[in-house]
Amino acid sequence: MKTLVKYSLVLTASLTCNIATAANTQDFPFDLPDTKPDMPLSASTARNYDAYLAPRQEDNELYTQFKYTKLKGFDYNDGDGTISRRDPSKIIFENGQYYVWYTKRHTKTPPIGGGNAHLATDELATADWDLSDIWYATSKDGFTWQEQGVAVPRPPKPNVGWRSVTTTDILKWQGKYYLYYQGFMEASGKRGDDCPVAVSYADSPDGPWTPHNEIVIPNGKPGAWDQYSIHDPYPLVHKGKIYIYYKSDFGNTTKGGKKKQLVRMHGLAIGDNPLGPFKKHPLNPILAAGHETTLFPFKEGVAALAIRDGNERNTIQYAKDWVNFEIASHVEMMPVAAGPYVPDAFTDTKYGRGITWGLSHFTAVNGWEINYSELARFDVDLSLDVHDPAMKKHSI
Ligand code: AAL
Repeated sequence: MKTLVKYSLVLTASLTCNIATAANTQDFPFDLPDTKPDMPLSASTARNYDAYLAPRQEDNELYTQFKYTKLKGFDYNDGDGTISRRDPSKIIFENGQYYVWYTKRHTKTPPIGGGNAHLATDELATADWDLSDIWYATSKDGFTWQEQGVAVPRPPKPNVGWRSVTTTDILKWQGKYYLYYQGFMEASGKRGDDCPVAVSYADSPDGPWTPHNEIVIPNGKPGAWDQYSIHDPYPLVHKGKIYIYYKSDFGNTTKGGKKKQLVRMHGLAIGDNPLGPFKKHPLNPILAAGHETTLFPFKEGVAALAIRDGNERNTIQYAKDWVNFEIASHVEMMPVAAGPYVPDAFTDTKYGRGITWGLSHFTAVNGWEINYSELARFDVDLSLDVHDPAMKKHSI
């Protein structure tokens, strides 16, 4: 009885308190308003309206969680480090099936590590992506894949990429196919990662691929932010032109015997001809965070996954003009090196629909060194189709 009286007293007090609060018009309302209320707001609450697509994360079309599924069809020698598949391209749908291209290493031993680069031979890989070729696989459902063989092999020395060809992405342009990739001229660990971008082309996604044997996106001038490397080329079609987003590592130097920290940022190069020349955007770097590139047309603009590096890591960003990115959402467990299925990547869409799945990679490490990588599928709801009212109940 005593407890009951005590409880009802507390309840009455708290009800009175709530009523008093609601009467105060200056209080931020209990029901989170859809638009920014006209009242004094803390910096964080104001930013919740000014900086994001919607104040509630569930209404933010560029907020998502990531779900991962193991793929069927790829053999990894029981994970002994001698077979690796990583850095998948965007996925395209042609001839009734999905296609993906990726870096494949098949060496006798696992990588020996960049610190042992002086021991590298034509058979001993230093990094997971050293001594690799570009392979491709097809699938009917995106879960079970059939490896079809090599698409772009390492060319003979001294051609671009003789040491390793990696980290490719696909462009379809005027009925032909173009694979852009990093062309290594030295082992990783011996500054081989300071590599430019090369391209091969074909009439069919099944090849054969003809190497252009020229650098299509050169490194920046000495002193420029992208002087060391052009990585992760990622082509999309916009306004009748080819937009290639890429990443550069900079600060990749030693000073006074001390390794300076790597800084990763993204640039954009635009061209009319897939074999170049490409003109770098004057506002480069256009995205000051992230590692591997993953973008997709979204509404009028383009969205980017900024993973792993920089102050704005673990965000999805949006650029209505395809150049000036703003943070759209903060997310977690992002796919590494994601290659999504982007149905409107090359259609020059005026209103991008977004993405629902793709491939990414997971790495298995041995101490600090990557032993090998494995491709996996990710699913997301970064698509307008998912956010259409009729589809609102869809969940991954
Ligand atoms: C990747 C990419 C590039 C780097 C290395 C292989 O995930 O960012 O391709 O050079 O790691």
